[in-house]
Amino acid sequence: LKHPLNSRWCLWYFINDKNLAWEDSQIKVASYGTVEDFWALFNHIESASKLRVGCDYSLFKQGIKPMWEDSANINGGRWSISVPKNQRFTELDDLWMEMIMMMVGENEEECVNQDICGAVVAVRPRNGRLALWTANGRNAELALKVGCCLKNTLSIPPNHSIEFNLHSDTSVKRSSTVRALYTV
Ligand code: M7G
Repeated sequence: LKHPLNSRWCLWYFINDKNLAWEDSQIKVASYGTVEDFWALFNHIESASKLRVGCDYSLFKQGIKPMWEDSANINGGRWSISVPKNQRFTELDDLWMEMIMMMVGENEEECVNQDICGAVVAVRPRNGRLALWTANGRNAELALKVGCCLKNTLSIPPNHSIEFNLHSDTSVKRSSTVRALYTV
């Protein structure tokens, strides 16, 4: 007998291939809806820190694509945390696991569980990046609640702030930085 999760989840792999359009680089790997299938999948795949530069894993609720354009994400945004390669890169896998356990466990307040669409871990030339994607970016109270949960879950020190950006701002950014809408 397997232990059902509250939601079904789908793992996506973003392959860094310049010959493919961005949308075609997001490959659906597998979906699962039980604790046992979650571990079977995560014990089987390469850990996030060993992904090639430019690649990502995304774990999203079944039915939501890991893209700004999905109707579940279109009014949303993301809390993101950068993990520099010359400092704490070895922590990337543990932080990713803690983040997805929080998300998939759905043990937070119901409004928080519902606001979360998915999570992304990205490996880039100088850093790794963890992101938690939420649905209602304009609801400051809700967004801040999610941000606090994430900060607690990852044991981020109080003096180290994490930032939230709307996808609608990220998607039109010109420079590498967009001003954060919220910080916790
Ligand atoms: P990234 O991988 O999120 O960040 O976006 P990075 O700058 O750290 O690599 C890189 C580029 O991928 C963006 O500038 C977009 O061209 C494209 N891209 C990323 N995302 C998340 C999306 C998306 O949701 N939809 C579309 N159409 N393009 C995206």
